[in-house]
Amino acid sequence: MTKEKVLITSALPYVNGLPHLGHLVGCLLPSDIYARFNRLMGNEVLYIGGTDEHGTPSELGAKKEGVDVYDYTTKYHNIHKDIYEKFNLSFDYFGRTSSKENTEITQEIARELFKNGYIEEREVEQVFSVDDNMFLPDRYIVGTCPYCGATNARGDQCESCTKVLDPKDLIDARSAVSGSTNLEVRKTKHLYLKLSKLSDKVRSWVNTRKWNKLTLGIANKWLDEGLSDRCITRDLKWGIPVPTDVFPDMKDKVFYVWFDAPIGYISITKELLGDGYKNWWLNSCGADKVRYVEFMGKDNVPFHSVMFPATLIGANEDYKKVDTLKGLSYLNFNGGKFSKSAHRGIFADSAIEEFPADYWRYWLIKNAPETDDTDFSFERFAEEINKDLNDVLGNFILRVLKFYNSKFGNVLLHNPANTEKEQAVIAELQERVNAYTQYLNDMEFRKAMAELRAIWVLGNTYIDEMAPWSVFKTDSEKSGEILAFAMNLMRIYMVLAKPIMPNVSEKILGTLGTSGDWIFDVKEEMNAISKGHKFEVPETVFSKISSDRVNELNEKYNAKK
Ligand code: B3M
Ligand code: ZN
Repeated sequence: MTKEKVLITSALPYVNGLPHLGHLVGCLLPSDIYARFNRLMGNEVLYIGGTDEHGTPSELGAKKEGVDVYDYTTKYHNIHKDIYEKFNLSFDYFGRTSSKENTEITQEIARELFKNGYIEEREVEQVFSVDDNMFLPDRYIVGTCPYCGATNARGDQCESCTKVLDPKDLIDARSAVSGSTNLEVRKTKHLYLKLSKLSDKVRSWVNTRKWNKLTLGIANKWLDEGLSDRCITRDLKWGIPVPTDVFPDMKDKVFYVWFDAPIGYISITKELLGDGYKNWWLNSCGADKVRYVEFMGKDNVPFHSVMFPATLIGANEDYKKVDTLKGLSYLNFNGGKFSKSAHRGIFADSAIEEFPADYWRYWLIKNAPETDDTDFSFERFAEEINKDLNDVLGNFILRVLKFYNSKFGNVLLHNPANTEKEQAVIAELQERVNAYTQYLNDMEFRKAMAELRAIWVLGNTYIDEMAPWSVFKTDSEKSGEILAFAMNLMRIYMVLAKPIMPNVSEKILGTLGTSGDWIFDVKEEMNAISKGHKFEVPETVFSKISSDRVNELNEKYNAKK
């Protein structure tokens, strides 16, 4: 197989919100599984993640905590990083958009866009707070919502009734910075990205993409509605300063967070590789040979399928643009939304305290919201962990190893059985392994997981039918051979589970005294464990989740409210 270069990015979570299970399954976990899978295929993978740090929420969050905004984002960046390490996300680098590299590249892209005629300065009217001596971005103006009467609606949107607002609509508008009502409308200048002028180029490029229906649908809908020019600057301190060498009137303005965030993918690569980033991002430096796959929640698809490519196309045709886009839907919590403020739902930091990473990884990817939103409940979680991991997989491993060890010791005296029965199992396994590999390759995670489970069931059915514990009474040799065959199945299962449950795989492959990169030819792999091979018996593989525990968890995480 020819080795590919695969660039994988996972949407950069906003630094100030803590991730919940929905974020994990919406892009972080699928991207990690895909990165691990590609490494196992022998591909050269660069897997990039990081935190999206600029914008109003960080500035306001820091104000609330009474700390410097850089220290504030550093604190939350580290919290994100720590959680993702616990979930075993195998980023080659987890960076941040507040880096000096991101400032450099974002400013450079803005200069290129300006030079090519795609950025224009426009005079606009904007609310100015006399007491704060600053122009207020929409989100910095708060007041009473004219629709529902909520008293803390923001200038861009009312969170209570979700209506999109214009700051002028607010009743009793005041500054979110100081609370001052001494507000005036004044003239100021902002930069606009001329998406209307870029539209045809973006459309021709989109037409060359082999995206799935969902992604193409979203991109074409945007293009058909006509792209409007977009304001890409804000009156904030916390952001990437607009370069005054080309925009001398733009002192005190920074770029809008959505302008610099995706550029973060490039700058984070540069943080890791220095000038080597060009090999992944500039076509003339070899990036034309790279396959670039982006993972994100569905609400991010418009930005990644149209806006970010438009930015890159307008700046310099040499930039690498996305080949495949995997957008996922939402995960709900007991039919409702996860909410930090309402203390509803389990967030990633608590999740990892309750159960090992692999339990979550298994459940979440098996139930990935690939087509529709899916629902998490502790009942479903417990049921599938108990059934699939304990009853099917864990039980198979323990039954086989314990029985062999008790009758023959922990050094194999037998080679795996090889009758018609085993050959039939191998044939079925081969088909399923092919399908599983193909589904992972196509990022069809639910289908992949259904195959993996079927692969495990195959072993359980084999051992139930062959009943080595009964055979042992009359033919101990035959019983040993059946068990040796089962141990080889076990090894294959653990290799196949590597991208999904890296800890369990490593542990069981360790106790089996074996390893493996990937399974292509099942028959060839069926003699990896044979006469003379030494193994250990693990104490446990998985633990069951009791219904009492489910009740406790429902209580603790407000599942029923
Ligand atoms: N931070 C949005 C989000 O977390 C955003 C993604 C940026 S990707 C460059 O949904
Ligand atoms: Zn409202």
